[in-house]
Amino acid sequence: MTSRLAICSRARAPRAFALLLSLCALPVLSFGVTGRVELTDSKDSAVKKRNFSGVVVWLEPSGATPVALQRGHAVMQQKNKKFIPHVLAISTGTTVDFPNLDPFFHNAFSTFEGQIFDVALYPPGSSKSVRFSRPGIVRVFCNIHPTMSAMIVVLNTPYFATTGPDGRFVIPNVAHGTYHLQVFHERATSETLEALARPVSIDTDDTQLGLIKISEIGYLPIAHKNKYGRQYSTPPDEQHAYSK
Ligand SMILES: [Cu+2]
Repeated sequence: MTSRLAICSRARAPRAFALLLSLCALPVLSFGVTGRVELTDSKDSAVKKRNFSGVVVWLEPSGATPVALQRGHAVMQQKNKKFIPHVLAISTGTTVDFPNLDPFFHNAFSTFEGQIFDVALYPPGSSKSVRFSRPGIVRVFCNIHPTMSAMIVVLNTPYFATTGPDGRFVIPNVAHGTYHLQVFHERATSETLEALARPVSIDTDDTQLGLIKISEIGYLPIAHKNKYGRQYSTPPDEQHAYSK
């Protein structure tokens, strides 16, 4: 990695030098926290092919110092009758936009603990937004399409990452301090996830958390009903029912 000192020594143009000099005066606060997740004991076909995506890893500050949260907008698309991404991690206070990119109507709702909401039915090319004001796990569904589901993981920290298919994660720009490391995986029991939580101290550059193995033993799929608490009716023929 190029050191800040090396960058500073290369500055030649006066204006660029002045800018870099001001940057050099800043305290070094940021680090990357990296690691890798592996899912075990799974019956999921993608996991059997070593796809370990969709696991959220976060660092919750354990000190008394409050940490500024990034409360912007995040996006969860509705496309090809899927919520994309399937797992979305955000800081508390973030607004999630749900653009409908399909040629038919969609809905997004949650009746589970975390945050209850319902954006009603909305047409192709439009979008709805929901602000998530308290931490928790929010299970999201569409009231028309029973196969559509997603998870929104609302966190009281700006320090989080979601694994890609190779299971690797990078939590950027983590300030020095002590944290509570926690993970969320939708097919792991709460007991499994709680057992993986541990305190960590971030005080060196490029902190590596190593391998985190998450077992799916004990996981039972949770069936869901529509927003009225009833069984889904037969999905409509979208091309005809909603094209006008
Ligand atoms: Cu839908």
